[in-house]
Parts: sequence; C-alpha cells; structure tokens
Amino acid sequence: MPTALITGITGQDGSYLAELLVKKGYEVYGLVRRLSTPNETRIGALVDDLVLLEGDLTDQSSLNVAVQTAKPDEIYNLAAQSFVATSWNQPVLTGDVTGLGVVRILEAVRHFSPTARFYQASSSEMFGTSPEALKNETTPFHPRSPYAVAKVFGHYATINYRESYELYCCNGICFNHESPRRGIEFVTKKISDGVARIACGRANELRLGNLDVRRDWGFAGDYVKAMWLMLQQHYPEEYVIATGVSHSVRDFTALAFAHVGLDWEDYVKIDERFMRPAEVPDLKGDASKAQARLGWAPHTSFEALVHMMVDADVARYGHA
Ligand code: NDP
Ligand code: GDR
Repeated sequence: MPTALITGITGQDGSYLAELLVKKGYEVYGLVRRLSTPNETRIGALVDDLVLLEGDLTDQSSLNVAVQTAKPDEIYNLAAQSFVATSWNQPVLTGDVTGLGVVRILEAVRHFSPTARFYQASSSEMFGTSPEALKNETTPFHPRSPYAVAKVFGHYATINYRESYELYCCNGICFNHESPRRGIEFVTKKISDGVARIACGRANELRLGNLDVRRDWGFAGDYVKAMWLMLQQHYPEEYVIATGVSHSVRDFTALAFAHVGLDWEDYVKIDERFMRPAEVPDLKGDASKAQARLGWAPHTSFEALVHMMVDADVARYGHA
C-alpha cells in the first residue's frame, strides 16, 4: 500500500486529493494545525480513512516528526496562506507560511525521507502581469502580491532542492480551481453563496470588487488528478494545469444569477474594499504539456462549474 502525506488536507484541494488517494488504495496521512475550533468539515466523511498528524508549516520540528512518522512515498505540500487579498494585510505571515514553509518541508524530506516524491502547489499568480497572453512552463514570472512573491520563492526552492540533492520534487503551476468546497472569501464561492442567499430570500445584495478581472477557472476535482499524475512520472518537472479559457468575474456573476432566474445587475454593488492594491487583470494557461505527457485534461466546463457551485449553495440554504 503506497503512503502519502498531505499538508493542507483540511483545505479545498487537500480534501479532494485525500479522497482520490484513499480510492486508489493509499494510506493517507494529513498534517493538521492546531486551531481553537477544529476545522475538519471538508474531510469529515473521510476521517476514519485518514491518519491526522498535528503540525504547522512554521514549525520545523513538527514537520520533521510528521515526515518521520508517515514515512511517505509521496508528499503533497498544499498548505499555505492561500488568500491573495489577505497577503497585503499579513505579508510577513504569508512569506513565512507560503514561502519559507516550503523550505521547511523540503528540509524534512531531505533529512528524513529523501526517496519520497514531492509535489509543491505553485500558482498561476506567479505569472502576474507577465505579458504573454497564454502562460506556459517557460513564461517569465511577474508576481503582483505578497502571496505571489512567496509562491515564486517556494517554486524556485522546489527546483533548487531537485537540482541540489537530486530529490524527486516538482511544481504544479495550477490556475484557479474551484468547487462547492471553496473557501467563502474567494470570489467564485462568494458569488455562488451570495446568489443562493438572495434566491432564498436571505439577502438582497452582493458586494464585489473588480468585475473586469479575468481568470481561467477549472474544477478542483479535475486538478488534484494532475497533482497525482505529476508524481507518477520518470522525471520530476513543472506542469501548467489550466483550462485554456478565461472568463471575467462579471461573466461568472451573470451566469450564476441567471441559473436561479435573476438578473445580476439588480443585486450587485461595487465595493472599493474588495479592490486590490495591485491587480492581475487576466490569467489564462496553456496545459498542452500536461495533456501530452500526463494525459491530463479538464473535464468540467465553466458553465457546469458555476451551476455546480450555485446548486450546492442553494441546497445548503433551502430552496430557490
Ligand atoms: P485552502 O486555503 O482551501 O487550504 C489551505 C490549507 O493550508 C488548509 O488546510 C489550511 O489549514 C492549511 N494551512 C494554512 N496555514 C497553515 C500552516 N501554517 N501550517 C499548516 N497548514 C496550514 O487552499 P486550496 O486548497 O485552495 O489550495 C491548496 C494549495 O494550492 C495552496 O497552497 C494554494 O496556495 C495553492 N493554489 C491553489 C489554487 C486554487 O485555485 N485553489 C491555484 C493555485 C495554487 P486550515 O484548514 O487549518 O486553515
Ligand atoms: P485569486 O482568487 O486571487 O485569483 O487567487 P480570488 O477568487 O480571491 O480572486 C479572483 C479575482 O476576483 C477579483 N474579485 C474579487 N475577489 C474576491 N476574493 N472578492 C471579491 O469581492 C472580488 N471582486 C473581484 C479579485 O480581485 C481577483 O482578481 C486564487 C487562490 O486560490 C490562490 O491561492 C491561487 O494561487 C490563485 O487563485 C490561482
């Protein structure tokens, strides 16, 4: 039975990846940090199939112990301060967790499990305002937030440990991926939740920031399959994971409201509080390398994703 260790198992991607690996017959360990109220809602249905270990990406000794305990064949480093907007308010913490945290877990791998294969959750945010319209593995980075800067650090640390110590380390450069399990502060979930609350009579407006911004949105359930595939190859490499199509926040909003028979313009208000100090206007990825080498392709359309998220929130609140 292969063994995997997932940091960030309580997050959106961690929960989908844990499900995938349990289904494949893995013994799955998850790193969970101490919180005053445990946050295991996303993995609640799976908890009997997992071994949860206490640890934190800011604490080297807890990572060492987690790696020594799990003795993993594969390590997926998904833990991060992952909300871009928060990274301007907490830049030091973001750098510590999202950037230096990668080096801490790589050090644990190097010393205690050097044959383990390591996946780092890199991000399309690293491309920022890089001028190429369609970003691929050779596109230069121009990060635009403390979060993206930290991710660039983690990305190159991963490559550097591969080159310095011959570890099997790779980066998945994932574009935005969403699901009904997305955290409430991210724009897609904020919209699907807001639409459901309005449709169910619990709210009468939705406040958003920049509606012109475009993102390449896919379904998280499709993206975790690519993470697993990256660790099954002969050689560790970087892969862009994306759908190749971008839509605006306005497009997402219009489709979500239309799904419950409402016109978004009757409910949406622009709120300066949700504008960012430096924005990334458009992100669109070219996943042709992943398609050719991993046989990976996204299976969920933009429309299906929006409908899935709205339906899940409407079901949660009652009836539309
Ligand atoms: P989430 O924000 O849903 O999950 C983040 C996870 O990290 C949670 O389990 C959280 O724990 C954990 N975490 C946060 N801080 C620490 C810490 N100090 N020590 C240990 N664990 C910690 O993120 P996603 O699942 O959406 O994303 C997974 C990874 O992929 C992240 O690294 C993100 O930056 C990256 N990424 C995500 C993309 C996306 O579109 N979803 C795209 C590209 C990259 P807790 O539950 O306790 O808060
Ligand atoms: P992002 O996701 O920053 O791309 O990072 P988010 O959903 O927060 O923002 C997407 C875009 O929407 C614009 N926007 C708003 N965003 C939020 N959160 N709230 C609003 O009200 C709002 N209005 C407009 C934002 O300005 C932005 O341009 C996500 C995270 O998962 C990262 O961890 C990951 O690395 C990247 O995706 C790829």
